[in-house]
Amino acid sequence: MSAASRVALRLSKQEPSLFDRSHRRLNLLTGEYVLVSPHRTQRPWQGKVERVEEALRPPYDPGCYLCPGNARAGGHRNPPYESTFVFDNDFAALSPKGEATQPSSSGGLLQAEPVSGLCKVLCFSPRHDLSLPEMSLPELESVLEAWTAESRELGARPDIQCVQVFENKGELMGCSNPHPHSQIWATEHLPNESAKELLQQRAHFARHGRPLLMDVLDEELRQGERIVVANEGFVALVPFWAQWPFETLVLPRKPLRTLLDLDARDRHLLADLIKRLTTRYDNLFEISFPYSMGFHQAPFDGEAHEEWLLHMHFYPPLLRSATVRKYMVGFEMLGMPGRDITPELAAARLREMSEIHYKQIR
Ligand code: H2U
Ligand code: ZN
Repeated sequence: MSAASRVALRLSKQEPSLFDRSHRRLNLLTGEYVLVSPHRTQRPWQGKVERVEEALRPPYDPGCYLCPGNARAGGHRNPPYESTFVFDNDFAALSPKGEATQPSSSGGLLQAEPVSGLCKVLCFSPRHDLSLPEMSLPELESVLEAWTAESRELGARPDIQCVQVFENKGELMGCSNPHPHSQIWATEHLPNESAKELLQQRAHFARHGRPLLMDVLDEELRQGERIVVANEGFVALVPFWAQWPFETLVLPRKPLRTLLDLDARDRHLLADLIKRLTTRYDNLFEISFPYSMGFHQAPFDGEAHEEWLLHMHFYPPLLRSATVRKYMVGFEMLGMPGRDITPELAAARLREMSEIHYKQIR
């Protein structure tokens, strides 16, 4: 039995009291602990949550930098695109190898090294008003195809090791433009989160001969209480060690390592899962639910990476309502991240939600 299973078993069945008092849980992907203080907010959703009026967005906004045919902030003009649309970020945080002036490490106490990479923006569709849960399955499959094509092209470059696909959604997450879009940052080095996950997954594979996240998925399916939504290809769950109140982890049921491993059927199933999960998110507080989400793919370094399982993280900041967000401050900045509502309660709450989007009912 894996370490994760032992901890989980101890926590769930034999010692239910541990769930009622403060305890720490190990994030098996990062090797870091999260503090759970269930007694602080036993029931965080007392009664119906007040509705926040959202601005109705038009399908096309002449003032939007990302709508088809419009001029972008950098001066380029978007083509009259009809499906997904990818472009080089006009204000890229990284520059390709050779283009930047490369500072060299001082070799002393304070270290710096050059980082090269590429940044792209990917609009989900021409529609200014349609976020992921409101798109059709074929449209979502096109988005998955576009993320895959970018991963293939960027990952093939000798100067790229990591292709980070992500979406920042909502003003709360600092998203600068409401037109539904994602970003792709491809980097020469593994960024911190992927580097931690690589170490953890490698160590587990070396000890058990199985991908860490396949063992986690088996254990989560066995216990069941943190599962949110599943189909025959993918499972979305609130991880045992979730840090954000309604954080979820999306795992494939088979050993996929990068988006390049998905076939058409897998893309269909993942599109279905993303639609159902994000619809539940939107229905939770009846708003377009803000989050940062992204894929963690195996490094694109030419190695097999049998230890790695492709997965998605959804990190939403909201806690109790459309307006009450969680802040990672104080002890969480100086000590360790923490949460009040337990992952089990969060999963139960998301499980209760309808898979019909609230805008279709209103
Ligand atoms: P958010 O996903 O956080 O909203 O960021 C949008 C990105 O789009 C941001 O990195 C880029 C910004 O640099 N962008 C352009 O490249 N061109 C534009 O005309 C507007 C925004
Ligand atoms: Zn990850």
